[in-house]
Amino acid sequence: MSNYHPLTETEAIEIASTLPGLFSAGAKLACREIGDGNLNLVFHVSEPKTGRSIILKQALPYAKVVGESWPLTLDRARIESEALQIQADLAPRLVPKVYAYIPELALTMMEDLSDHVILRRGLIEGHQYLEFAAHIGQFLARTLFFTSDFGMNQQQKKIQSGRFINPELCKITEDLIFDDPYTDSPNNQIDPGIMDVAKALRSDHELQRHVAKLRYGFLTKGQALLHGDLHTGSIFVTKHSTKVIDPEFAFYGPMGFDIGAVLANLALNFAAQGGRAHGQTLIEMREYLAETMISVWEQFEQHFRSLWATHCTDRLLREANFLDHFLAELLQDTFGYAGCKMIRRIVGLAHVADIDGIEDQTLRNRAQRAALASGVALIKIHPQATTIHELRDIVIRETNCQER
Ligand code: SR1
Ligand code: MG
Repeated sequence: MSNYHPLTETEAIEIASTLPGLFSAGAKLACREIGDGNLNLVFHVSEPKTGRSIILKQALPYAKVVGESWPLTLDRARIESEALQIQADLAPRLVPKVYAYIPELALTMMEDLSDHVILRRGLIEGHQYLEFAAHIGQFLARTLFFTSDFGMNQQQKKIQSGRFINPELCKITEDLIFDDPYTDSPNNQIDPGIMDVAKALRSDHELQRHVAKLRYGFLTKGQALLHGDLHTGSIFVTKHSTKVIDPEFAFYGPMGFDIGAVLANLALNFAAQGGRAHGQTLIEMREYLAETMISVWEQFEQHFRSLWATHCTDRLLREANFLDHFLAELLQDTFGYAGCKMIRRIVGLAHVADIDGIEDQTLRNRAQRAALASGVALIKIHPQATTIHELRDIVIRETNCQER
């Protein structure tokens, strides 16, 4: 990466204008750096006259959220662009189109989704997306099934997993999600109003035993090519469209980690709504979120079962009842990982705007306590979970408990 340097807006325009067939010849282009995530630069380049536009995403050699003291591999840009191509083949309407990848600049040029909104933002503003569960259920089922031993050649899968060895980004997850929240880490960000419950995590050895098992699963269970960071900030939506972005954390890991991420972020928003909406609006938004949590799993399961019936050729994986057994275990993993994801967004590094954006401290702390209690309960119950309805019920119960 000898030519690597962070681009200026002018350079982003120069590079974007070399892409054939998008902008008019000699067009005057405009550019804004719009990256508001934790890690990368994102340039929006447009041709005001025609309205055509494109996104250039460039990896920085450090974690932007912390600064240059936290170096980070640029190889994540390759991983992201390759994962996007695989996901585009498997779930074409559910990811942005990639136009080009320039390895020496760790730069991916892709479809501009400005006609969509980030799901986290939409939910914070109280919007409902009735087709989202079906879309994400399909995305999860197709990307997980067809990159796993169920749905792809098992030797090719081993070779493919080699292209997605992602040690530095996995280490972020191993530390930030599975370790820091349970110890007095300098990375942690804890609202003083919830210090008692945050500290209690550090001495809860039953909880930590479960987290150790889930962390070990994350380290060792290479079931499928995961997105690896599938929170609601990694999903663009409209009422009729869903696009999953940002798979730079992609690696071969446990399927429940991706499904749990989606459910955890819906549950975080559920807890946050108490500090945002009132009366009938609050009731309706929470009904929508609760139904969506169930529907995401049900849609996933339905698609996964049908892919298994039509595309799984492995004689033993087709053995009677094996799929039922696999999905039962996957549901349990999903509960556990959802719980870990909720807890890290409350006491670890990199919180979520759903909850941190609640200005009133009492309401914010109440939402944080509800999310923490939900996360703890999901982790503790995960080995006994049998239906997705239990996840919804835990989130409702723990939230009600804080709001009484
Ligand atoms: C240092 S990176 C912090 C977080 O941002 C990403 O979106 C991941 O969720 C990561 O854990
Ligand atoms: Mg991201």
